[in-house]
Amino acid sequence: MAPRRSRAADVQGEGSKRATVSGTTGSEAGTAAMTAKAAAGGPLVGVVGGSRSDFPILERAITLLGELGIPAELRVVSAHRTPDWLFRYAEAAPGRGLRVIIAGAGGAAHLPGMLAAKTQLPVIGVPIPTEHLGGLDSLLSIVQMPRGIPVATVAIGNAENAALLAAAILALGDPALAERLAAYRARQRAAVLDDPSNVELGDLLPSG
Ligand code: RP5
Repeated sequence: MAPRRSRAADVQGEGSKRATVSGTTGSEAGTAAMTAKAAAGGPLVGVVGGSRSDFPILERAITLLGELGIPAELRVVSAHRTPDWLFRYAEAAPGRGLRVIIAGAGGAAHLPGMLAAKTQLPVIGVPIPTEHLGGLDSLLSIVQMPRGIPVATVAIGNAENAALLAAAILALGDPALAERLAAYRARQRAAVLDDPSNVELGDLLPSG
């Protein structure tokens, strides 16, 4: 009988990148290691991209989640290049304390759908813009899920909305976060009403 490969070998055998994220490395990929790290204060939102090339867009979600006081991680998990890593990430996610997954991918973007197939955590898909088809390929790949396995899909490149949707889900059980989310909306409402183009309208403007 062939000897069983180590967890690390299983993961690294796919040639997965060791993504440096939040001061940790993707080489900590072993499910057992991740489960052991499931602790208070860990990330609540897992933001994953099919490639490091997706990070410039996904980092906008990380930034907004940070502004809302939501701990999050950013990692590379490729559906096609590292399917075993994808499965392990999805399976370990609840035990690690993750409550929502945001997944961005471009082209034949199977990452969000396959994560959703492997976990009951809510998965929000971010279609990444692509060179040849502008991200329409990503959008259709992510949004056209079969009945039974939903992915909440945001607009092409709109990682901010993915962060806000994740925040809204988490706020259902976190009144303090709900207040921070309401304050965020109040600020963006004020930014419109206080725009110089509206100033002279005075009483026509709503008060809040
Ligand atoms: C997808 O292929 C990734 O999500 C990325 O958007 C796209 C291109 O990946 P790279 O060739 O830049 O690694 O899997």
